Amino acid sequence: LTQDELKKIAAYKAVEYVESGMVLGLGTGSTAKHAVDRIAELLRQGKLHSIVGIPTSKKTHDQAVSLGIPLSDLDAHPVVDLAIDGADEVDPFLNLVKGRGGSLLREKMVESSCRKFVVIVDESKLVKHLGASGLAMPVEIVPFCWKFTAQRLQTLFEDSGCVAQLRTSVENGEPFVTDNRNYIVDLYFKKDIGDLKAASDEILRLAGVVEHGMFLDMATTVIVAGELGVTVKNK
Ligand code: DER
Repeated sequence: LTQDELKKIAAYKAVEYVESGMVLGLGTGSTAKHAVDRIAELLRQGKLHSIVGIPTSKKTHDQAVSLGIPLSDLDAHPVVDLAIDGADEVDPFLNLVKGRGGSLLREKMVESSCRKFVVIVDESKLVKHLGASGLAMPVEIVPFCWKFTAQRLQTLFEDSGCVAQLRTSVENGEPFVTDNRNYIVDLYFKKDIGDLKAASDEILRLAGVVEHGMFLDMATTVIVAGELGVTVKNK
């Protein structure tokens, strides 16, 4: 099975949790894309009805519009029944790294306001500790004096050998700009950052930081699709 086939299997399994009449958080990324497609298919087949989608990015908004899924927002629906989204990393306690696709702020706003948050991943996303993969730990920051903020983030985690890098768009090398007109600094760690809650609090205390990509104690269920089948981990 290819990685994308595994993502699709996890996504379809998550959509089994969707009931007619639900207000649904629609995730962002290549895994969540399959869930949004599947929801639209069930609506078309009449197997689901009266669904309202709350998109977590402009990209997902556009996908849902093209599929005819009725949409709304958090102003109209401050409580979401179920959110389905992917993740970049999942640790054994169901803590997540998200945001390598750049949508972490709207994702966290939607997913922190939902009753159930079902995460869908292929098995490659499972890690022992968050941030130990050496891959990006995204932090959304304001563009104003971004170097100042990036340097403060790097210094905060210097004991973990942290390197902070402004995310640039592949096309033109300009700073990547999020849906909220902010920048993203990616943090790369050489050593485990230890206490995640403490790290989260210290990051959020820096004026200039908007949000980070650690989704701690938020997922209620993680669906993992692997070569040997699908496993469902509940909080
Ligand atoms: O950027 C994001 O937050 C995405 O949801 C990411 O965490 C998962 O993206 P993928 O499903 O394309 O791997």
